[in-house]
Amino acid sequence: MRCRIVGAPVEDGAGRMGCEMGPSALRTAGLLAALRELGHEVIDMGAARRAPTRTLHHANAALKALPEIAAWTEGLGEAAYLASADAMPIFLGGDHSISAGTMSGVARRAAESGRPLFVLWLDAHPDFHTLDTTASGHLHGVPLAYASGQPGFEGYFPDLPAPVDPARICAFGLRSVDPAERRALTAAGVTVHDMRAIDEHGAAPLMRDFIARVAAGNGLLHVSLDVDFLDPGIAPAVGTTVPGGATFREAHLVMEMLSDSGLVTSLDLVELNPFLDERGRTATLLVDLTASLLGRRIMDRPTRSF
Ligand SMILES: [Mn+2]
Repeated sequence: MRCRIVGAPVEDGAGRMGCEMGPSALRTAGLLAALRELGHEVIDMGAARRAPTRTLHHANAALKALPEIAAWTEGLGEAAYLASADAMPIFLGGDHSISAGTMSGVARRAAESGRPLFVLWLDAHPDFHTLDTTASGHLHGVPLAYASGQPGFEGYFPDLPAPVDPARICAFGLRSVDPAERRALTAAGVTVHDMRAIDEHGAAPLMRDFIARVAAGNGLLHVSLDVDFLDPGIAPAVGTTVPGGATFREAHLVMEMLSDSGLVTSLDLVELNPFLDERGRTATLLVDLTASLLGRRIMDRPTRSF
């Protein structure tokens, strides 16, 4: 497999600073070497560029850094479209607002190839607010709504070339959902497997069902992995910790099943805030999870200091 590594050093969408250092931390933790050890061709594209900002006014006075995030969405949309032409792009966030751009770019690519794009959203939060419904105003809370064509982004974020059908989105690991998001997710028809569903059924059967749907639809699959999908006990380097997240083995199992499926065509690694990490353990865990997604088998996983 050929992978293109695209840095997305964005922190304006989060409530605290630090995610801008995410791409550096993932590189320092050995992401590129880990993928090359698995036999992949890895091309480092460096950092994506933000488009020029323009003045934007919105009735929701809570919105923060709207011109900056709109400009990043434009720049990352273009970078994602180009990087997905001949490779699997891996986007190194950056806060989760980067996924507004990465999904719009890979969705445009999928539409041109005539295949449906599916999205697996691994996150404690659905990030399904619109510019009108977000009360915090932090724009890492809106990318899934934007990329799936929910209303209210017109004239602010770039026009969406190919909205992702909400029926092809699976949000997995949720445990913090605002009322406005709950209503919108239900109305849009997004598949939601929250932590209770994972507790009751286990991660494997839920993942198996979703993977089977992607395969049956001859789909492309974008995976968006937010650090807060993981339990804060194993992944402390995130500004939005929520207790009760995925365990080490649940997370690896999801990655291993995705690897077996052979269906994943693009990946976001987001919300890593190295300023909050403990001796790089969260960055190292993200590298190991990415290696599992790209083919590392449990029998050849090295023992790590922990
Ligand atoms: Mn998120």
